[in-house]
Amino acid sequence: MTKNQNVLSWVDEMIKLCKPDKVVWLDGSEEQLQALRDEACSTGEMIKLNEEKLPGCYLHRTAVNDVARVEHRTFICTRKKEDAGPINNWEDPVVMYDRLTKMYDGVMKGRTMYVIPYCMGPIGSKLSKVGVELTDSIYVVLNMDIMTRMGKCALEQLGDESNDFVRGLHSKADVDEEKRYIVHFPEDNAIWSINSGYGGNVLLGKKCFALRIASYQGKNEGWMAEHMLILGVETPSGETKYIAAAFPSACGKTNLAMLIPPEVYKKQGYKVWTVGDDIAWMRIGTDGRLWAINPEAGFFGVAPGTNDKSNPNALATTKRGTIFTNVAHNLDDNTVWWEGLDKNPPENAIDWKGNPWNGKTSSEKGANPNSRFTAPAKNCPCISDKFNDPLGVPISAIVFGGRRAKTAPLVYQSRSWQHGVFVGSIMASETTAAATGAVGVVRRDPMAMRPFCGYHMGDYFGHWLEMGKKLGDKAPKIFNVNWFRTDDEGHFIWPGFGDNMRVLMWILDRCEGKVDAVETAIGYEPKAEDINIEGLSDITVDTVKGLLDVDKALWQEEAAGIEDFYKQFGDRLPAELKAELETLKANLK
Ligand code: OXD
Ligand code: MN
Repeated sequence: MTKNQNVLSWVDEMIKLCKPDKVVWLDGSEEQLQALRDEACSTGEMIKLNEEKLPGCYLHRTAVNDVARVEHRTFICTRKKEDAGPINNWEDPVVMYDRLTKMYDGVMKGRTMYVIPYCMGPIGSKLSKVGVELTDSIYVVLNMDIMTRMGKCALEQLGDESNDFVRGLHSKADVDEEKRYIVHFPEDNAIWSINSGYGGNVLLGKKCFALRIASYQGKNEGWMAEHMLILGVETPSGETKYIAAAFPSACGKTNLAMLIPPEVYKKQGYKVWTVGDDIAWMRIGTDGRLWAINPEAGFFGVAPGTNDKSNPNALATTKRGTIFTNVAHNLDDNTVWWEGLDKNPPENAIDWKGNPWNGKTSSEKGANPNSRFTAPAKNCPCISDKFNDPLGVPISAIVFGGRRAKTAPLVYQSRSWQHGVFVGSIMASETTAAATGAVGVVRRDPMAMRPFCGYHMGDYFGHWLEMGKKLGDKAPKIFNVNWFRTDDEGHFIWPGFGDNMRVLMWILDRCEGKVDAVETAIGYEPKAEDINIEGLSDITVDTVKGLLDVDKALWQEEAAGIEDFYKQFGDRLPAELKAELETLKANLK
């Protein structure tokens, strides 16, 4: 399928190591893919769902010990330890290659190796990059088909000579969690993943390449790979402005990316278009502005909580050609169910662990809290017409956000790009089920990249500052939002979902200098009456005032926490961020 010797000789080397019985190159053709779907169904790896209700859809269950990303087993192996930084796990690449080579030796005996050439980003775009993933899992092949542009087109994008492709090696091996490794060698453009079958650990184009390896490439090549959704807001006059927004895993990026405008905006003719829901690659265009593409071709979304109120567009996206992972299987009509889909759980079902399950009587969950849908972006009713545009879209605003019960206000704007980098660097959020470990604990997650930055976080902040200098007055404005403030009983105060558009509208008005702001200790805030609450029954101007309140005592604690967090970066923490912290402390006095 290719004459590229760099690809061919690496694949040969890996075949010698893994010793598969058979090697299959994926060309991206429907016949080849359908044969693999049929094979996966014949072995029980996947279950074909109701062709009438869910055409082309399948269900897969991972091993019970293998349902989320494993940050404690994820490594960045740079030659110098300090280049991986204090937040990443590190091992000497020589030691790690040696350890893993022993584990891969003969691991595919009796199995087939699938060779998946794939392109991250639109075919023909200068912003796109190619990877090749070798795997022994049909589930991985079929997910990569949805999540990337896969097959011959990717090898054509690479060309016959180029060596600029990411070498990804994956084997499920025995799915042994004690021997699970998700390892990145940024200096070799390589990713080795073993003993997992969970998406975030094994779809190597996604977190491993498009964030960890790409962030490292972006630093060296002068661009940015970020954990951000991209959406466009179209005004009644037909002009569209784009926003990129970073939130930690399972904090509502997919919902925000696909939001349905509230009536007050809909009736005026506003529309929201989705470019991406998880990852943005951004470069400075010839016009000096920041342009973004979504490197992915599908959505790997969290299923629980997705319903026709929270995200009708996502739900519609999953109605054909979708792979569901770890949701409940409704045996009555051979469909799927998850918590929060509707109020009518099936009685005759199989839960995500594969056990008989009655949703009406069982106290157990039917779907894993991190169960997923892998759905083609082209199914999405609000997919942007720029989704495949090789140039991407120009970004007007960058938005950071997290899940904070108290501290962070509904929205504030940074005073400058430099202050905005500070705002991103101090992001914190309550943890979710997307990674293994305790849920609901507040942890610092700078730019939502804590689990995904492929090099020293201090240098990453430095790279952000550099990009700001290059962008100058063309730089997007930077904001922070928090949809998750709670009242004394722990209930969310802000309605969220589609109503978040009310906050996005203030953000876009700020970008265009159409609305004033109030200067506070932490940055610019809206006047409460400038957030449009028309049509919201439970929210008054006073509620908005409360949501915008900056509690100085809480922020002083926050500043102390930031100071502590910053210490670990030592002299790789840019002086500009230290200065911003001092300004914050002074403002809070
Ligand atoms: C994801 C994640 O799957 O962030 O997008 O974990
Ligand atoms: Mn994510």
